[in-house]
Amino acid sequence: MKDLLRTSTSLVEGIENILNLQAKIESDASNKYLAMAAWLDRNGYANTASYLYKQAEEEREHFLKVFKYITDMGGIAVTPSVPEVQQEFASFREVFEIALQNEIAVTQSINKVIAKCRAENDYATEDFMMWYVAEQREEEKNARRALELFELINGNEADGKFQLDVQISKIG
Ligand code: OFO
Repeated sequence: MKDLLRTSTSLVEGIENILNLQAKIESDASNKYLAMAAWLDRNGYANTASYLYKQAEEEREHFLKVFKYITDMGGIAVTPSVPEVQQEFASFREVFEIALQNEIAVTQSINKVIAKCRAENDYATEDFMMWYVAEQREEEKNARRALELFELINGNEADGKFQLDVQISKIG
């Protein structure tokens, strides 16, 4: 009976589950960037806030792209629950330290999806996921560049903070 049900989709159950997990991770990433953007906004970093509001929208698109793929392949896309995310940050710099950690974690979860695709011989999903590999390479690079700017510009001085706000918003 279970085998018969799977005829409605070319996704094996393990792939469907890991894609739903990835969809949730992308959705969470969007909310995390949204909270970071709001913190930056209320602390006067208006340019960087805009940059992260845009990043939150991009992550939402990444979520929708996986979500729709599951449906397009005849699977069951599960609307993810929305967990609490960090709302307060110790400093301007900490926002980007956490952003880089989050991006690395997303890259690792994408690698797990691809490893699963290879184990299951699901080349269609592997091909689909390659877009995310390229996207993560770019996003990790951008998050690292933001932290480099903190090294290059003295963010403890008022002018340094102002410069950082302007320069980080131009990354990418
Ligand atoms: Fe979804 O691109 Fe980064 O996390």
